[in-house]
Amino acid sequence: MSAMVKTFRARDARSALAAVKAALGPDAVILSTQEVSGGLFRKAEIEVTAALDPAAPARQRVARAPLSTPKPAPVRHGAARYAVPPPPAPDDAPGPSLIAEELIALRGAVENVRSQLKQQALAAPAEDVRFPAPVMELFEHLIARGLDEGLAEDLLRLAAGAHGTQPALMWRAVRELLAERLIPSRAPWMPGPRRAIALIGPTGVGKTTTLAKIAARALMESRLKVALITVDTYRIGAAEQVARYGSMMNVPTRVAHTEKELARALEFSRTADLVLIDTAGRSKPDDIARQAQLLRSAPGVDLYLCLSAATGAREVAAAAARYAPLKPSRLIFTKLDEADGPASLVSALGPVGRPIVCVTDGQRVPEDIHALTANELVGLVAGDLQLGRG
Ligand SMILES: Nc1nc2c(ncn2[C@@H]2O[C@H](COP(=O)(O)OP(=O)(O)OP(=O)(O)O)[C@@H](O)[C@H]2O)c(=O)[nH]1
Ligand SMILES: [Mg+2]
Repeated sequence: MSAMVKTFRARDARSALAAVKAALGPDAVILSTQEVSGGLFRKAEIEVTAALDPAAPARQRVARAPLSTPKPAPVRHGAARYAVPPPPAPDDAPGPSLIAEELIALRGAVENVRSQLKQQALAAPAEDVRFPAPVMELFEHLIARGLDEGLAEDLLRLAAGAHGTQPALMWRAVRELLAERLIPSRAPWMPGPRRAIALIGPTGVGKTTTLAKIAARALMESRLKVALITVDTYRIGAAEQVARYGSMMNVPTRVAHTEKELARALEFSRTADLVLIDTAGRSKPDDIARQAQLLRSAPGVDLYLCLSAATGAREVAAAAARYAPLKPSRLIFTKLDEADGPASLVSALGPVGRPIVCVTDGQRVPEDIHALTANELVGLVAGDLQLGRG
């Protein structure tokens, strides 16, 4: 008979262990416990993996049997084997060394069972998500919008917890929960106090194009005084790309290779209302960290993270996680026009839960950039759901 391995999550260790006991009984073996981050729609929880191994009682008997065997034998400290303990003490009660040996033997046995069961657990297929049929319709709709499956499941469970599983009420709860997390922020081209903003993000997501769109809108709509700086001295032609936009819009453009040059470029731009800094798209953590150090050397520069919504939820989450250590203050989602499922953008909010300043949906400068309201952001993610169409 194969062992039963189950993972339990609860809000604290006591509840998790109670769940283990209720499901597997008092003979369950705890394989691991860890705190798991709750993600976007959950609080942190305790995760306990436990197993019930039908062979375990027999193995324990094997470990105990030699207690009554008269022959002494060496103990293998720390080895994942059953050690043979020395003969029992005259009064037949195990002495301290016997207990220690027994413990070592048991520890070895548990280690054996643990590693076997862990392998089984890894090989086991993931459980399918199961919801009642009307809720399944909501789930499938969210997945079709591009929302990560795990997040969709969490979101629906949270919505059901708040309002029950009546689909119309659940859908309203889903939209409310999304609205709490999709926070819009003032567009960078709107008038306001002087700002210096660096657009950071993976290669090719549209940082330079977005920078040009923001600059053009700031000039045309808000009549702001704009200055451009580029620290992208990595890609051939990158500085020229920014310089070309600068000359088309008639705004000063500077290139900075070092912390000193960046400080000087910012000093030259001190009379501008809006300073936009273009950066190189990098993917390796070391390169990202080096660029971060350069940007951090300049006080008062806000980092806006640009992520392409045209990549899937996993890629969005991974890119956001790579840039999270830089602590970006705002998010920009690009390439919505190419996004099969725009709800993939929600996956950025776990690693970088910051307000969204704008989205872009095309190559045209400056037309294809938009500051969305909270309602529009929810609409973009949740889409239009006609309930009960089957
Ligand atoms: N479809 C679409 N294309 C876009 C959008 N924004 C930028 N692009 C295109 O994406 C390509 C890359 O844009 P860039 O602005 O150079 O991207 P980047 O992030 O600066 O690239 P690196 O500096 O090389 O990291 C160009 O062809 C842009 O025209 C958008 O919203 N939608
Ligand atoms: Mg660029």
